[in-house]
Amino acid sequence: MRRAFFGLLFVACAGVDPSSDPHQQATGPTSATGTTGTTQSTTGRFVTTFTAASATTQSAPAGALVTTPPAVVVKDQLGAPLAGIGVLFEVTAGGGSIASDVVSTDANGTATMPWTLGKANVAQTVRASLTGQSALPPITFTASVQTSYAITLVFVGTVGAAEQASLQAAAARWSAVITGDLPDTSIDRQTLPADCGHTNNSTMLAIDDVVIFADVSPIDGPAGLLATSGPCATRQSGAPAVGAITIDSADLALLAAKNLRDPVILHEMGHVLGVGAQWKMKNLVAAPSLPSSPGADTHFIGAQALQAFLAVGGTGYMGGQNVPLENNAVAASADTHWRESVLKNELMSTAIAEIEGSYPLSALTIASLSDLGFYTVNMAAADTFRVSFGAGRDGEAAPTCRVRTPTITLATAPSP
Ligand SMILES: [Ca+2]
Ligand SMILES: [Ca+2]
Ligand SMILES: [Ca+2]
Ligand SMILES: [Zn+2]
Repeated sequence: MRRAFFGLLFVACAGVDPSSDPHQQATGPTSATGTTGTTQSTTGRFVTTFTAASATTQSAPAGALVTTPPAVVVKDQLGAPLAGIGVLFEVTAGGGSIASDVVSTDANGTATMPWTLGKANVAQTVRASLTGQSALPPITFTASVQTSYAITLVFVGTVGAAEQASLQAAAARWSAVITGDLPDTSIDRQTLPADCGHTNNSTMLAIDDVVIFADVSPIDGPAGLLATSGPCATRQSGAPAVGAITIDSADLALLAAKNLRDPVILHEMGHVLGVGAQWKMKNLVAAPSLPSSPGADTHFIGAQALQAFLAVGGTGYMGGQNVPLENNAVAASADTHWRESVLKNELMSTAIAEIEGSYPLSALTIASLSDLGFYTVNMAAADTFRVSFGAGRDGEAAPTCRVRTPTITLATAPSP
């Protein structure tokens, strides 16, 4: 209805002959205060200036409303505000959303648009323009995503452009989810495992928050495992400092053909940051199925994840204890993923399969990161997700990955 209303308004505005006057004629209130203080007719008033009425740069958490919604003001040739002018707002970068696309200027000549940022740490922009006013340039509003958590990617060997792009997109997503800084540290690269940044010459690897070595190497041939991932070295707190993601070189074509490259790489990076990998170290796994208890009621006992599970529909779960973890006793996946038969297409469930179609990074996973105790997280960055207990989409695929366990704990955390 709102769009229809503004559309009619625009038609009325467009009734002015554009060949005789390039400006849009106001259809606003019948009076306005001019520079002389006397009341003027709207006849002969034209849109003359179109300017920002709010800050054009700001920052906000990913997935959250900006504190200063983009606002513009439209004035006539005498500098008086013009009401009833249609302003078109569009999200032009960053994947955010706005409340509607066209708003009409109010009695102050202003139009304001609430703006929710996208869910990755990438440039965010909204453009405001006057409908039918090509002579007046649009106004661009920019916002940066608030985060102090830096993910440093190091590509090892040959990593293709498509895989690099997926890794960078995953880093932008996770650094919008985890937002708090961790103490800077460093490690002698000679002490790292061979597949996680080791070099023969002793050089110190500087670590802001986390360094991830990514490579494409053979794992187990086509299908089967698609990747391995996890932290290699952690801080004393358990917070990952160095990690690795290996993508199976035999599965690059499969990942591309089934549109699984982005979700699988996002999933693997979640393990590097501690999902699954650091749960047992933090005593968050009850009734583990490893080493040899398949079918045990393995579950996650973090308080925040439990709350999140109930909030996304887990109150209807009757299959056992909340929050169910993978209990297949398969070393690659058990005790380190949400149980596939219950959480289905959630990003950090055991299997990522094409039939699932979408792979939401839900509030459950973000809350579980907070339960680790060493992260500050942004719940607004969660994708929409509901647990469904109907048939289908569960347990249809073999485990996607094998989670590696960290082998090194940094002795100290040197001050920055
Ligand atoms: Ca840091
Ligand atoms: Ca494979
Ligand atoms: Ca799944
Ligand atoms: Zn996994």
